Amino acid sequence: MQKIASALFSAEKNGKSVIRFTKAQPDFTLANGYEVQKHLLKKHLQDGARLVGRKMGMTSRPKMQQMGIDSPIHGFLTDRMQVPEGGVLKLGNRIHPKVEPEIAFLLGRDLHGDVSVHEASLAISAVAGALEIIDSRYENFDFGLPDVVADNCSSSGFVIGPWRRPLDVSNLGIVLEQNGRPAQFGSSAAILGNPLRALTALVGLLGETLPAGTVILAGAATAAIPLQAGDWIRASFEKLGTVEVRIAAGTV
Ligand code: OOG
Ligand code: MG
Repeated sequence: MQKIASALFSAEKNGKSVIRFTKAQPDFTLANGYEVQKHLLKKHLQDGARLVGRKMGMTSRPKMQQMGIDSPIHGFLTDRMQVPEGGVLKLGNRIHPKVEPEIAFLLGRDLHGDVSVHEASLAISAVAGALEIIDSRYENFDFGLPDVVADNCSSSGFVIGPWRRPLDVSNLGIVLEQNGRPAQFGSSAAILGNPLRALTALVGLLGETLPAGTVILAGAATAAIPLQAGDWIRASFEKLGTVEVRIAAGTV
């Protein structure tokens, strides 16, 4: 598992894709995938990154259909992945980046165990519209469930819009624009019927305490769109406002 984590870590650093592991090792399981992801997180921390949050993936029908995977998964977010709202994302060594609109939560207190949607809502100190930048380290974005989990669920970057006091985010309209043109339309209701369910699912799947201060991305509400240097990306969220990022070539 260490070797697979190292291969994925180098693929990300060098921008060179790898072939999905389930191809040569059909017995590579989902549990193996999470084991690799743990090693990968350790590598990022040893490299000086800080763990700041968690993300859920495959929590909406549009994403499940786009990627051909239909069970929710989770990954980690580090401080190095964050791009300030209205800032510039340098593509660096990314392989085939995409962007997708998400809902973000900020935890005001620790959460663990079997929590209800109501309990989760009480534990949240803020909500925001967000953008997630994904970039699979696998050739042609081609992976099975264990592969994508090992690859930290394609996590590559994120942008958080202005934090708002908690409000009902169960059915908010979302428009994702690329260079001023609407590219995807959706609703936060696409995320498991209510993005708070992504949070309760995360707590259940993680099997450890989610500490206060954690940022959580609930998963994309629409399909992701490919990114190019020069793009100007904006997502508008009903009641939450807009989140923008400019995409540039080059490294940080
Ligand atoms: C996997 C990541 C899924 C989401 O929001 O559903 C994800 C992928 O699509 O490559 O981040
Ligand atoms: Mg996502």
